[in-house]
Amino acid sequence: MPATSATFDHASVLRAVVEDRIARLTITRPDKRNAVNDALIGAFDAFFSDPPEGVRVVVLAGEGEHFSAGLDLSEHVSRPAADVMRHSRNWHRVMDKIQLGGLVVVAALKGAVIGGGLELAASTHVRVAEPSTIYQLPEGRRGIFVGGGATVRVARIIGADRMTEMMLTARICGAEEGLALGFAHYAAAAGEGEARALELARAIAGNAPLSNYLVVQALARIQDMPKADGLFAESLAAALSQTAPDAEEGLRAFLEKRKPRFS
Ligand code: 1HE
Repeated sequence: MPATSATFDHASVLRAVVEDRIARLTITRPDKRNAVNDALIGAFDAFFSDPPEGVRVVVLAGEGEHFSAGLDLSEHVSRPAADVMRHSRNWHRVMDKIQLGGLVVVAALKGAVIGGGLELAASTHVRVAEPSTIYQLPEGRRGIFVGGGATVRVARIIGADRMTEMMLTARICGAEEGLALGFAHYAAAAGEGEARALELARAIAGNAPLSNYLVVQALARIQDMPKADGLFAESLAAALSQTAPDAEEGLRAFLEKRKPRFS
């Protein structure tokens, strides 16, 4: 993909507007409450497999009143087990790409963050939520199970115990509770979520790129490691970052009381 300020339209389901080091990704299925169909999963795959050159941070949002109403149920009325398995594994692959692909992803949440929409949100790194945001895991009510990574990522945020309760009751968790639970990290006023996400994205894009890369690559992986391996991996990440030119610049800038100029 070229390294210019530009707009890309992925199969009419995902729009990417690139401005300098930030890509604003917008799900463009408001009529279907931004439900995630196969085309949208394919569009995420395409974008995160080959992000525009120079982009460091992505702001992910939904067009209209909702972030995402989850899996597009119209594509899933009847499927053999093997197809459901393949479909779920494909979501896992693409959500991994979002979480561990090396770009920082800031999500602007509002309205429905339901089922697969919550799985998608849980694959991002920093989340801002407007007061309209509702979180729900209604799979049990639809006679299905989560399949886009929730048992791992959502459970890591709120714990398996609370996720069990949310799945069994399919209750709606509001913006304030979501903030307390960690579904979101920041609250924004109505209509201001994306602007707040953009502001955070700009600040994050100003960090040393290798530090950002190591944060999104290392932390989630270290959580899966035994303690001794995690600590060893931490030391490797520290050795890599602290011997890079940006570390010298960051430390020197602090001592000289000025803003660092990273690569
Ligand atoms: C959809 C979907 C969808 C809306 N798949 N088409 N997710 C859910 O169970 C959530 C289902 N959706 C809802 O509960 C509601 O739509 C909302 C609360 C999000 C919004 O309500 P509302 O009144 O604004 O919209 P609506 O009238 O319900 O829907 C508008 C249209 O969007 C309508 O289509 P239309 O052609 O009749 O206009 C809906 O059918 C469509 N729509 N949500 C398909 N999800 C990897 S495994 C993950 C498993 C899951 O994600 S399960 C949870 C699925």
